[in-house]
Amino acid sequence: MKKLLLASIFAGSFLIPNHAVKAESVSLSDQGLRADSHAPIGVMQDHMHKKGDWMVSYRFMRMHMDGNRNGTDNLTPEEIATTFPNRFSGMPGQPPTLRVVPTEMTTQMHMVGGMYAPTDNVTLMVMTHYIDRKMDHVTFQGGSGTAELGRFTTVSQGLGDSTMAALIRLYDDETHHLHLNAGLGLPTGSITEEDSVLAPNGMTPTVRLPYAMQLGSGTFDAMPGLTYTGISGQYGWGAQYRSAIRLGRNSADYSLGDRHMITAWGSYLFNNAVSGSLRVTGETEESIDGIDDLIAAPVQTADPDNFGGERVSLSLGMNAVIPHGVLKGHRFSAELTVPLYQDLNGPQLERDNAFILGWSKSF
Ligand SMILES: [Cu+2]
Repeated sequence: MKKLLLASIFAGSFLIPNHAVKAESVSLSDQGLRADSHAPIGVMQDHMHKKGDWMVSYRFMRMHMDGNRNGTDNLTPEEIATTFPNRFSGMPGQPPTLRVVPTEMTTQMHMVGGMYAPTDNVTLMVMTHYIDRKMDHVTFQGGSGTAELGRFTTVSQGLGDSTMAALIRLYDDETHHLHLNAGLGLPTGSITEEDSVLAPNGMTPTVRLPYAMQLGSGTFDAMPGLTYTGISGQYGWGAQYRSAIRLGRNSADYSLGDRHMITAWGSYLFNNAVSGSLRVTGETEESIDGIDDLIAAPVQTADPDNFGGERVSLSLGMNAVIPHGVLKGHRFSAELTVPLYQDLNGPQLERDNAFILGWSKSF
């Protein structure tokens, strides 16, 4: 306890005007054995560590998309196939309207992360993930009409992009904590995944999969952000802004849309070991800039304009930290997210429920 106290006082005196740090203050983000000293598990880079501490973490995330919309209007596959023009129309064998429509998509991610604090004011983190994507489609026959030719599923799996970040302490007192998120996205995920598809003419060629099925961005991404957390008695709260700004175009001559996300949460500590949380998230994402010449098909996901939009979601979460025994200090968390609002640059698949399960341990 004394060490913690000293550490946080040192931390405070380093970057922060002295009056900001009260003698009895213990940095809330350094309080290892309170369930709510970490944000809900869906919030990344939410906390810092004290000098010399390590943390390893694993998260499993499953996201489901079901049904289509354009703007805020729901669309059936038949409506998409008869009303939306195919941007590749005019190229050999390309019909005038979209003929292949995604109906559902499931993304599963295994995320492995590490954190290390070289000083009390800086925590470094690295994260990478393994992705498994699956998309179901319906193909309509020939160049027009709504006669269904068949259904097919494409899959892609492998390493996704990785993130490196420095979390820089800006302010700390017994109630409030603020840090800067200085992140860099590394293009470790593939952008050349292929699979076979069912074309409207009945052929089943193997082609480069549309953007949504690729595993990475292909670009280095600047990921600046700012994180605030607070704690008082049984209550915790926080807010975070994070973004992904694509630095140039990738080797296939496009860049995914820039993303900006703001999230805010409140939590309640039932006892030191268990807390519950409620969180609201708003996200904006731009459409894709540029085009991969190897992605050309009468399907909405092959059109770089049909990406991005604005989304608001609500998440219900739980954090637990094992207080004693062989698993002492191990954290287990879960969070379920449901969409509240989606205004998409469509036609586009819309988000359904998502959940994350997480484990972490500090040393
Ligand atoms: Cu950590």
